[in-house]
Amino acid sequence: MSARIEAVAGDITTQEVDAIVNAANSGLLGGGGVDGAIHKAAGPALLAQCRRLRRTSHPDGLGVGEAVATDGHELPARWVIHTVGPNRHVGQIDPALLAACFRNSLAVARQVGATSIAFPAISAGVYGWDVEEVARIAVATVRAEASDDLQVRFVLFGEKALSAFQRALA
Ligand code: AR6
Repeated sequence: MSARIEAVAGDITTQEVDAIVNAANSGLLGGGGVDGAIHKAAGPALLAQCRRLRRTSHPDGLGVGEAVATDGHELPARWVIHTVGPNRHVGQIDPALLAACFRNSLAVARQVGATSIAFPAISAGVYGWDVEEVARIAVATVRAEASDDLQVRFVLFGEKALSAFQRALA
């Protein structure tokens, strides 16, 4: 059986899945958008764990396209997988960078043993990518890379993002 993939409207912080993916920045210490919402819902222990990552395994933060897991703390999800999307505003326009976010997040999910994962529309907010392009890259990458039996849910804010992902899945 191959991966089951769906797109829903909603708030990623309330999803009852093994892992949710955070559209973080390289500093790994929180921000606005979905990153801010995840830190708020997970509670201060998430920031404390991210600070520990910065002191130990990730002194220079996380590169664009890379991914790393933390616990979910107060979230329903057991893990948060942090990835850094490409930022169009600083010339990061290569689709391979965005595909790497999805591919590396799936690899981390596999490493921790997650059987279900929820993604937001990485880079479609502050980082300025067109949500239609994000949806095409996300769906193509997940179709190519997700392990059999992994449940993948795209959780979208707003009608425009939801319909872009529904079209990409159709
Ligand atoms: N659930 C699901 N989707 C959400 C939620 C939520 N709770 N909140 C926002 N979105 P963005 P980026 C959608 O800006 O473009 C942060 O400051 C939002 O509508 O969160 O990758 C980081 O720290 C949009 O469609 O992420 C970085 O500095 C999508 O999530 C920077 O923003 C992504 O928007 C990353 O920018």
